[in-house]
Amino acid sequence: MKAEDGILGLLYDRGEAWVSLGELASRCGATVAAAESALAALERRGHAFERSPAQGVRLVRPVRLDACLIERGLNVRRVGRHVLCFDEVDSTNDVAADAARQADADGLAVLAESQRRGRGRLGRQWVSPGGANVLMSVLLIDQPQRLAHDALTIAAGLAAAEAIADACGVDCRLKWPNDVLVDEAKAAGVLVEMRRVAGRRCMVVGLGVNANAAPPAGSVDRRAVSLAERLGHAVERVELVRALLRRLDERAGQVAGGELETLRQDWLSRCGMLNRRLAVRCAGKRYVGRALDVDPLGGLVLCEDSDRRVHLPAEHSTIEEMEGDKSGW
Ligand code: BT5
Repeated sequence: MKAEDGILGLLYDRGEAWVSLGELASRCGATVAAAESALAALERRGHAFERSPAQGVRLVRPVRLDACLIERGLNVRRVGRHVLCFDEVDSTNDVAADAARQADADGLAVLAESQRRGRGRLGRQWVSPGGANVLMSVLLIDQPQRLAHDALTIAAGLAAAEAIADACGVDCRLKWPNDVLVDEAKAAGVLVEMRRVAGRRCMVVGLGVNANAAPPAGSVDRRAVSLAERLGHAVERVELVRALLRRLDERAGQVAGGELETLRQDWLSRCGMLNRRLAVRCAGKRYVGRALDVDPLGGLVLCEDSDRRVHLPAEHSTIEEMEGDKSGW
């Protein structure tokens, strides 16, 4: 481990407490001058420190996302085996897909502080103030299993809701196919894309979570909320990202292992839309009826007013109206 990573880990673990330069030096087996140069290297990596001549140094919170803090003792099988953090990219989904050309990229998680062209589904935009939120994509190289698009979409939404509860204690509801809602406002969204890179089928699971800032009023046409607004204090994103990776590792493992019934049950237990009347646009057509079920392979099962049952795949569907819905859709 690099001395600067050791120092960052120590300062992170100490929270609000001050750490003397002497202690920093002795913990990383170096001199005070070496500890100072490690702090300077961390500043170049974007971290900020408070200094007190009498007490030492402490890390400014919330902390900038850093792979060394995210990966420490994460203990995942696939998702988050490697982590890359960037300042600004076009879209983390594109960076993750490009990485499929490199060896051993399966499970890579790509994070960015901001995106120039963050996207939602069906040509929509994902708007996120810089340095405040979680913008993350995970690459899953899909051989030999076939990871179904619908199943990964609901797995990722469920993992996000579970991780938000683990890390922040906020209860979220799920709205098919990809919305994570807090008090009926959108706090997170999922974008799963299939790409073929160097002859291999790759699935990219993109997750945007409004940790510390909702999009500015007027920039989105639906109700949005941040976790910090809900909690009344800032969210430490490192903990949230670690929880997201752990939960996604577990849920993506269920998709790969065919444990779809568990996934379906757990997803439905966080969703209140069964038996409600919906209007859904799917591949250019509008369907109106009652939601009967969510099938991890076949999508939303809708009983149309004519009593006909239709399966609407997540990838091409969007809910236009829902009985009793206050989320602005
Ligand atoms: C989504 O699309 O919810 C998928 C969001 C996925 C974003 C992640 S960030 C990391 C990765 N890289 C990317 O480029 N994307 C993924 P959709 O259901 O289409 O929702 C988009 C709609 O939600 C927009 O039309 C806006 O009205 C609204 N919206 C945009 N940004 C929002 C935000 N931060 N919070 C809440 N609503 C938002």
